[in-house]
Amino acid sequence: MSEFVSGFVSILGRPNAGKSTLLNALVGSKVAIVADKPQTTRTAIQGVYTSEHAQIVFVDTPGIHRPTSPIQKRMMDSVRASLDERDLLLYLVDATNTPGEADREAVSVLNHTESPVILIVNKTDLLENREQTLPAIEFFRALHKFEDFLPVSALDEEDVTKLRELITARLPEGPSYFPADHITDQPARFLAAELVREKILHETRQEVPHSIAVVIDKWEEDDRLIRIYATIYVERDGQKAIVLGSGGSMIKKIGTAAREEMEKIFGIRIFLDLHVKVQANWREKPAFLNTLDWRTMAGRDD
Ligand SMILES: Nc1nc2c(ncn2[C@@H]2O[C@H](COP(=O)(O)OP(=O)(O)O)[C@@H](O)[C@H]2O)c(=O)[nH]1
Ligand SMILES: [Mg+2]
Repeated sequence: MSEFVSGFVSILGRPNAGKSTLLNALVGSKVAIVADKPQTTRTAIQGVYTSEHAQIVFVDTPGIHRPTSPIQKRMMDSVRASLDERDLLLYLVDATNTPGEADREAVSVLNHTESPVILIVNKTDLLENREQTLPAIEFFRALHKFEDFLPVSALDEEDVTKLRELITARLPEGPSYFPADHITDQPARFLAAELVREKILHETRQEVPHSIAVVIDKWEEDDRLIRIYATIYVERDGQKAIVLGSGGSMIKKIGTAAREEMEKIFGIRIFLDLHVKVQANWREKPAFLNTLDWRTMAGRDD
């Protein structure tokens, strides 16, 4: 009989490599939001996979980038924190990108860790064949001593299963850190705020995405219904107009999409009330960032 194995695994890589998508796939449930925009993930998000034989605690991280603002510095702090004391790291790259200088720079974060790293070349479904990943694999293996490498598509269940097996095979014997039904460390209200932010990212263009913060103001829960009141912060009047849409059509679309997904994930009826407020340059203001609190975000129960 095989022993129960467990461990902590961080998912790292440049923005847009597909880290959050892969986390959701590995965990088998949506815990992190996904968008085709860089810097969608702002905090380290934990997702737990438990089987009869293993428990893997994954940590998804913001993309590795050169920080130029206070919010980006916080994001990179959480990347660095996720390097410490891991049983394994997954370094994810986008198979459709030709690696270059920015990759060389990003992969150097691995110099700061002793943990074993597996190179994952993601999005192979967008290639004609997997051999096309070979130049990238060669490029990255010249820069770091990876334990192993694997081309995958995060959208392919077989690939995800194979990756889970590869990870499990490298984990030490260990306890179950969390109950089997524990999937994430994110409070439901954080995920709710993130889902609203995801819908805005999907619906809006260019100038809006990075200017959005969503705060849950009030959360009322009974057996049949959760009432969620949230404020969407933007930086400028023009952005407010975009998020509202003509006659409120955009905010209605965002609200409906977010509510429907929350109902699926939480398994209960949701009432969602959204407001939009302008808070100039919130990304530059440490005090405002503290009230958002990137790690626990909606922990304010007052
Ligand atoms: N075709 C394809 N798209 C993917 C795959 N993984 C992620 N994506 C897309 O890539 C974009 C960025 O994904 P996301 O998980 O947010 O990347 P992150 O910034 O690394 O967390 C999204 O539009 C995803 O739908 C994949 O394996 N195949
Ligand atoms: Mg992400």
